[in-house]
Amino acid sequence: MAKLEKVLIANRGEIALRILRACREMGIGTVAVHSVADRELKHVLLADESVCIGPPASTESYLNVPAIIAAAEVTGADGIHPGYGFLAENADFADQVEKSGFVFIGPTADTIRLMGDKVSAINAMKKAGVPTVPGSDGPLTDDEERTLSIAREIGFPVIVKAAAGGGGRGMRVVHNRAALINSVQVTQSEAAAAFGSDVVYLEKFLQKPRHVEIQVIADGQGNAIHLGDRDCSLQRRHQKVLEEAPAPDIPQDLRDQVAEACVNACIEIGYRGAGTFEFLFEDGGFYFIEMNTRVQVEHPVTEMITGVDIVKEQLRIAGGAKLSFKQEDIQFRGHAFECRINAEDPKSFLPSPGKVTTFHAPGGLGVRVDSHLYDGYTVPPFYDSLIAKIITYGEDRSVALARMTQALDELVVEGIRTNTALHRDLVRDAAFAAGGVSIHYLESKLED
Ligand code: MV4
Repeated sequence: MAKLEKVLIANRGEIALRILRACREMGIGTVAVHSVADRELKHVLLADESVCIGPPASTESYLNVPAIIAAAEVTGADGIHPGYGFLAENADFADQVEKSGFVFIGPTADTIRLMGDKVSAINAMKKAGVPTVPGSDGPLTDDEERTLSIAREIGFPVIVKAAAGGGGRGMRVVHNRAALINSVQVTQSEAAAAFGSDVVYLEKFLQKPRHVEIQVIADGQGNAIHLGDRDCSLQRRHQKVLEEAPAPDIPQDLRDQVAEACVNACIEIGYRGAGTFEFLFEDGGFYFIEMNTRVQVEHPVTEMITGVDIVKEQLRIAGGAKLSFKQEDIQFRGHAFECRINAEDPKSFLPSPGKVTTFHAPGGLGVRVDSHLYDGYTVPPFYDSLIAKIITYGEDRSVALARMTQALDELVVEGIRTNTALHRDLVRDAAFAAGGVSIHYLESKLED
């Protein structure tokens, strides 16, 4: 396959605009697909062509596989970029895209399937030498004595997780032996109902970890590199709020060692495209939990400290090119933060859609804004509430943080409610400024 000539962007909002910009830089034509509610989206207005694929509900538009493939057919697109969310990690979609003769901009359907099953993902990583959480080494069976003895060996507390879950769905913490069997059964029934699979596994429950992830990129032709790590510990209800790169306060030799293990794993499984290894980091140890096979919301912080355009690299690789970098070419420089600005009520966190009467983006040296907002745009009520990502870079963490503080003070979004005040408060928080808070920090801060 030669270079892609026309890409269909199977997404919306800021990431659709991000993909459109990368295509434009590369001279690739763009097809926007959108729902009835999204005719006014910035990337739809900017795209070479656009196709309305269905009613506002995602299930009938951005998740409507036949409509998306038909749009690729009628516009003569050769590749489909799924962005994040929606169909990005749907192996059946990747399969259908390829079977219809288009390039799926991402890993193979088999890789997506491997990583979608958390048990097989963990087994593959373990085999490749990536450190994992002590656990059941595969699915639990209906042998209750076996389950009890596995938990005894791991030591309480343990966590029961659905193999088809991930991202915080389908899991349950168990503090003692008495509660174990019932918790396993409840998690199994919930998993069967939610995911159509009752397969569950057990892990040691880490009580105060950080969420540290490693960005990789591979060409599926034997080459893979890493682009370092990010700390995404600041989250509320499994929604990341503020991310940074690199993760603060991790010894360089440990960082390198784990990143190299991820690169080796990519080569071993024949990984293709951009990917993220998610780890829990606790007491100086890394423990793999899941792999994401898509571009992530927080990819810009990695771009800022490496200078690598991750979306362009995805497009190049999907067009059949080899990686344009060797590991030695990647220089890690400085520090970056990303604040996710959501259209939501600052107290209830409920979505707050509506018309944006005024949007003033911050600017200046080391400030990047990834947003589809413009004056007069109406945020529809049907989708994720992310409306802007404010990203700042600095030669060190304190410069990047000072720039974020200023950028947030400059940001104006009028007409709808946003979480800007929370970010303004967070960047002034002493524990956050010190670096390295756990995944529970934000929720406990919000409690008092
Ligand atoms: C864990 C854990 C503690 N111990 N696994 C939640 C999302 C999913 N990706 C995995 N998750 C967790 N797995 C073990 N063995 C704690 C969490 C967790 C979490 C992880 C990352 C970021 C935020 C989180 C919030 C609550 C729980």
